[in-house]
Amino acid sequence: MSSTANDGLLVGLREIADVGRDAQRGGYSRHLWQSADLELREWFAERATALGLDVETDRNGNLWAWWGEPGDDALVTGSHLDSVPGGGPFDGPLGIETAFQAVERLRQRGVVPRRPVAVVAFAEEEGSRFGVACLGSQLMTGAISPERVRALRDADGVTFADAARRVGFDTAHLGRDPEALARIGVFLELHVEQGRGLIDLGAPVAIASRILAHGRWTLTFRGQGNHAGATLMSDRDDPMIAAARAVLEVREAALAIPGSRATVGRLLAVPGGSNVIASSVSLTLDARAASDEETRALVASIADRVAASEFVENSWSPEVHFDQALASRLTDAIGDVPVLPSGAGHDAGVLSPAVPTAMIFVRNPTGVSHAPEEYAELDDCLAGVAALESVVGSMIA
Ligand code: HGY
Ligand code: MN
Ligand code: MN
Repeated sequence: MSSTANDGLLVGLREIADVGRDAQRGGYSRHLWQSADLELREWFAERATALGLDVETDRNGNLWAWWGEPGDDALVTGSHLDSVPGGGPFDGPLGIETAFQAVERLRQRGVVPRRPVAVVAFAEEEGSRFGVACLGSQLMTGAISPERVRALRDADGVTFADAARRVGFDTAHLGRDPEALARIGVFLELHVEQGRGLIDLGAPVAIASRILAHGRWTLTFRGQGNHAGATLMSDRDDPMIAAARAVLEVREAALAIPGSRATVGRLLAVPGGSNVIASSVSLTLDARAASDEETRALVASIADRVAASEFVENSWSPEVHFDQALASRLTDAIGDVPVLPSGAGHDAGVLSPAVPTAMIFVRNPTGVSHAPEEYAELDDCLAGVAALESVVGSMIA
């Protein structure tokens, strides 16, 4: 059966097109150890097995599909299956389906790899359930401790350990995985572009140059819970006011540092009654800039501007500059395509200090991502498959 589909999606993306649809938000909500994630894990295993690949799940919940015996100096390509709440269909899965299709094409051509090849799906890249970005790759590299991860809680207060246990995943061996890391000779991640670089340049694919530094914080504002009707305005200690001011200050702080970005994506009032003055309000801060220093300066400026009772760092991803030598091998294989920075974080960024990594972007006509409107034309997705096939083929033949 041809491995491309009608209705505008690559066949594998069509197969999962109904998995994790979010009727309330639109788009997809696919989060670690929840039903959609389990269905996608099954899809990954079936897709890989049908291609003759051997599937394994590592100690951190990352999925690996091996072409040939697992071994050192492997050519590894892939991305993630999870999404943000109400995310698009391409962020993550496109990098996995194109990897499967590139492997399929190389096998159909009779290529016999001189090194092991694997397709990988890293767990909880978005950090949507447990609040930490790139959880699976961070665990593998040792960037985050297993103790901290086991204790992470989701919005319902369920710990990572309990959530994993409920689906039969053993967290006893969670943590740094030097064997898995040592096997990776090079990591390539194809990803839908999250921005308008390619659409404005009129090109279907690009190579990534770098990733912005970025982090996540929780700001909490405390006050006195009280009755909305019985409490005079002069008698209030309403944390919602300070929180509202903080949202505006976050924006002003980012505008003061050119190129930086700061976002309040979620605000939670406790107890959250419409006739109740909140006792506390917490908000999430996502802050990013070209360098670690600028991002730290941005966050320091925000901390100075807002009167938060608590200001807690949840996740930090340093700036990434991809391997130049590897990037030129990509241009040797796919030609002189645009080279673009990434405002979005990726598992490739987490791996880049440990192994040579590179990224290929596929044009997104809307430029929109982390929203249902995220899109990539089938022809551009196929251009991505062809680019990945050329690069992988050049590195395994
Ligand atoms: O948030 C990010 O940059 C990525 O999409 N996880
Ligand atoms: Mn994303
Ligand atoms: Mn992604």
